[in-house]
Amino acid sequence: AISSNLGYPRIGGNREWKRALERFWSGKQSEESFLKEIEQLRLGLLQKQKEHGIELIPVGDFSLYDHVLDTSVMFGIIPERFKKANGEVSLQDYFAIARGSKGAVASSMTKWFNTNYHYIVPELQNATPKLTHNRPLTYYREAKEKLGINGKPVFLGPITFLKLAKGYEEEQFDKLLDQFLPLYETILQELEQEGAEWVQIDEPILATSILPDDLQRFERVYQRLNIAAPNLNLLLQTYFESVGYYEEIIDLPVQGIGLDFVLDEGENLASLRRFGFPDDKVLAAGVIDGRNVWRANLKDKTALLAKIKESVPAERLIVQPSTSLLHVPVTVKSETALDPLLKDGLAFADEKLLEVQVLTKWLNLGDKAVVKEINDSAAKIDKLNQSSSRNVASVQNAVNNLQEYRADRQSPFKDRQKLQEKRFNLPVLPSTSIGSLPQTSEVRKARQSWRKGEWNEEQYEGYVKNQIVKWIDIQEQIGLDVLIHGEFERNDMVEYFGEKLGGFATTKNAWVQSYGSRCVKPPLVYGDVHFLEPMTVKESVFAQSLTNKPVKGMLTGPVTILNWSFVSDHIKKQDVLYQIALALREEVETLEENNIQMIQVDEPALREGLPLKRSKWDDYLSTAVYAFKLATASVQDETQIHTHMCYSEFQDIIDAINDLDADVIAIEAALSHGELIATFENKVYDKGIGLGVYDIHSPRIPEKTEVITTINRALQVLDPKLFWINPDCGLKTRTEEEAIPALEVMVNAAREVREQLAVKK
Ligand code: THG
Ligand code: ZN
Repeated sequence: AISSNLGYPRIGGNREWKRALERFWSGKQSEESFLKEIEQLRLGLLQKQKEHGIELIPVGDFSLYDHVLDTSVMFGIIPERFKKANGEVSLQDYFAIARGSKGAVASSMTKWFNTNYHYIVPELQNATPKLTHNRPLTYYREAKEKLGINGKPVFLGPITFLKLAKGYEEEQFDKLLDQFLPLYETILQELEQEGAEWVQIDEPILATSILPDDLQRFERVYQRLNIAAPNLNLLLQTYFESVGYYEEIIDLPVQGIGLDFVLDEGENLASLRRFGFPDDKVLAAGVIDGRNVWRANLKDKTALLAKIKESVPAERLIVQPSTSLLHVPVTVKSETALDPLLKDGLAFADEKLLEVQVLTKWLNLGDKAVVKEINDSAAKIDKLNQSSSRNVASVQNAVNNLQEYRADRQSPFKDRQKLQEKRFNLPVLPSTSIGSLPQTSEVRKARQSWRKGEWNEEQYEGYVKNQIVKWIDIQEQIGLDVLIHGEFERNDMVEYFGEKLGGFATTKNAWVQSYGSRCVKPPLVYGDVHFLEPMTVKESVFAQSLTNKPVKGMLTGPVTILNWSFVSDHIKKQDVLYQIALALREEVETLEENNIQMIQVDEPALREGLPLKRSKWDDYLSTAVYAFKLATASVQDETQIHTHMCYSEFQDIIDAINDLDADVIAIEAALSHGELIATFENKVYDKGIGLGVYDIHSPRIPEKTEVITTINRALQVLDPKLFWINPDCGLKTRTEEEAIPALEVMVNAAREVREQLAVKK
């Protein structure tokens, strides 16, 4: 067997990548010195994988922003508004597509399957695909020449690439595919000539609910690619879930198939055992979890490999992580402050490579060669499992007796609505913001000073209070109807709760890329989750004390906290979800007791967490809806529950959203109002709803007329009595100079439409 890897984090152990990018964008570093620095980083990552015992090292997975954007640019897929007359794509143009420029809005970004990574959506309108440069070849050569590494070029396969793109009709799919195929053939032929042995072609679309038509496409495409480069080994790589058509996929004309043996409770393994595996192919077995951070129990993993080996002999096995390691942090080594017991239970990217190495040795040399490593991993996990910190009897008890917790509001929405109207007496089209206000560098600096001990608790709290005072005043000046406190005390909407809840731990340096240079530091769930003390009450109560307008309490919902954390697999995810929901329920009740009258519980991750296969949606959605209601339903009828979700592919889940029974939902919509309107044309949504009326992801300040048009369009399908006016997401990433005028425009637009409506009556 040989060891392999699918992809490695680009950000660097100390986020060097992020820093370099942001320095370059701000004009503080020249292109030449930036590229030099990036090259060093890229080569260092390859070298490190080699040192960690990986034989098949991925090349070309590294990116300056996003690998889907890299694929688009390689094929000359440049949106019209960024095209240059000479056809060239400079580094500036590349970043402009991702980030927007003065004259042109950025391409949209969306979630990469069910992860928290975002890719730039390829725009295929009027595309004439051509191979502008053979990117995999460039990086194959670089690794060979500079490091003597015979790398494995990695790139996105044509079918997944087209499925992720927009700007074409379904009927055009095959015609487009035919335009890309010769380009893929050229890439492969040139790699073959250069001496590459293996290429990894990623087709994660195979783990979704594909149709028989798509299966035929796979047969046609891989037949051609295989003929194009007969001496090159094609590894067709899938991940994130099991493949739907196992029997057909293993028979595709390629030399290797990569399968995820971690997720899905062993569905791929069951298929392997049931249908076997062809004698003439290599199986790349993803046995180490590429999306979670917990140490593998190598005893269990050798048992898994022993089963796999019954179908495929070791000579035809590749051992690897289940997915690219892009989704996990770099190394546990930098976690100097973690409890050693917990630290021993973790494996980030580098440690996972070592696990792959041990398992490969086990296959090749047998138990004796690695007995120490295997026993050691099992012992560390046992120790953590037995630790009292993992188990909280009262929480386990509660989750086993959920029927004791009311998960429905006391009265239906119609009745609550009357009470709430009376209580709040808001104008029609009330205006509000989502949750966060600008996290300026000053705010971040204040938090740093406090964390480093340069500021004491009192100084930091005083600073946060001043920010709240300042922004309550600003919001009143602007004329918003429902205010927020701004979340100045929070680093991240999930990490913050990770710091406050029992059963969670947070890290110092465990960053993962979310989009572009932006990273998140997901907290760890190591034990039963429980409420320790109020988490948000102090700031909310303070903010409310400053104004007569309602200030929304602001929480992150259970599904989102679960999805954006690294949850230990010793405990069922569903149980953790309910534990989080019960802890939030306590927070919601405490806010209410403290006279907070509107409480927003955000669930931006609800949509992304949807399983890739439709057959699993109902279970997921009913669990998610129940958890949300468990967290929110115990309040009085007069208390108004709000929620917010980002990303607007709601068509599929609108019924579940309705079932959340939130009094008001604010959803991101500025970018794709057309689709949303279509959703609400066919479905009645009979609760409060705010569609984002401008795009906060761009620094651009909207025109009042644009906002009015957007509002009027929404009012064609939504009841004005239920409609709210808000930006499409939190304002955390905007500056004050951008946020304030944009909110002013929004409020003025709302006023104008409100007057029109009054006249009509
Ligand atoms: N939190 C988490 N996941 C998310 C979001 C979030 N996923 C989706 C979406 N929001 C992604 N958006 C962002 C927006 C901003 C940042 C990260 C993800 C961000 N990060 C800082 C950075 O990289 O500079 C972190 C630096 C810091 O906190 O010091 O700004 O909101 N979990
Ligand atoms: Zn949002």
